[in-house]
Amino acid sequence: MEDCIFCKIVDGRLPAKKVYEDELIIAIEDISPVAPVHLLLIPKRHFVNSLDMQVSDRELVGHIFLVAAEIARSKGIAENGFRIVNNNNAGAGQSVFHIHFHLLAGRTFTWPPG
Ligand code: DGP
Repeated sequence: MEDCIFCKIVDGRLPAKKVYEDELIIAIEDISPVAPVHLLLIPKRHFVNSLDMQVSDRELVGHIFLVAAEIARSKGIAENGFRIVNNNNAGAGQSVFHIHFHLLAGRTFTWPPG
């Protein structure tokens, strides 16, 4: 999408610190990290959020979780624990309306989340 920040990062119109890429997704460092490890896993295709996905997109969602787990292993954060967060709509804290999954680690997390 023309005015979407994450579409611009995906196609190289905006810079980002990319830590992973395949044909379906990228993973980048969050610009405002809230944990020592704070990555964003972003599908290359534009979806507003999970409400924009169809049954046919379920493999993509599964792929994102498998890549998140692989990144967690490769960064040595799997054993201590990591959190995957996906905010849907403004009331849940979504500020960028291109679906993305936060991968957070490196500190203790509380529950319930803020
Ligand atoms: P959310 O609030 O769940 O929609 O998360 C959006 C995240 O995106 C937030 O943690 C900050 C991050 N972000 C926003 N703009 C940029 C950007 O231009 N580059 C990067 N790397 N991250 C961004």
